[in-house]
Amino acid sequence: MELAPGAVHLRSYLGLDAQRALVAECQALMDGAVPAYVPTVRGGGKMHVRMLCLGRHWNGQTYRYEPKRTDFDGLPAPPLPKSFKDLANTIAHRAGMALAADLCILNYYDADGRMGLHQDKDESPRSLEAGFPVVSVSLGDTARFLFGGLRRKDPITAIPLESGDAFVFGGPARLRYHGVSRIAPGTAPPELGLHGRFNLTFRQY
Ligand SMILES: O=C(O)CCC(=O)C(=O)O
Repeated sequence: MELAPGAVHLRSYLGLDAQRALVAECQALMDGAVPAYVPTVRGGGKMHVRMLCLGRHWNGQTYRYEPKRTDFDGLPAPPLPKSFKDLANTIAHRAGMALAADLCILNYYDADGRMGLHQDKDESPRSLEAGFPVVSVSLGDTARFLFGGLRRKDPITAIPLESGDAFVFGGPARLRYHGVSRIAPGTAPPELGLHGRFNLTFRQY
């Protein structure tokens, strides 16, 4: 379903088996040798998610990408698995857009998880100008996803993102404001055995 030019919601894109496999991969990555952490952002506040960047690290102090986590522990960002890349590029294609994903921000939201309204604008000028999309995949509890316009004060639509949904925003929608006001605890499919929510956003730097 196209919500606005360049913004496409692919509901139930992933079936339960695919979701289960992806949840297991996300859990292993989050608790792996380079574990997820709660970033402290520029103003000194802590984010309300646990984050792990794959392929390139997004630094919450400088709002730039870098190979190593210089804002946290200096460890290198783990590589983006090929299966993740393929998934993202295929989803973009299904939404009618081209993407060669080279990084993913993997976030875990617990019952209190949320993310303020923001633009994804830290990728390269070339990528942003080309309008290469952000591809988002949701797993677990349903999120109340906020999708606005190109200005912070533009009207906002609240969209429930359920487990298995994909959401793509590129082209004229690439710089739209978005965020997550809350998640709905206990709404994950029981088969996943997941409390909370994973969200993966794939991008092309
Ligand atoms: O969790 C979501 O659905 C959105 C995540 C997001 O806005 C981001 O990673 O920039």
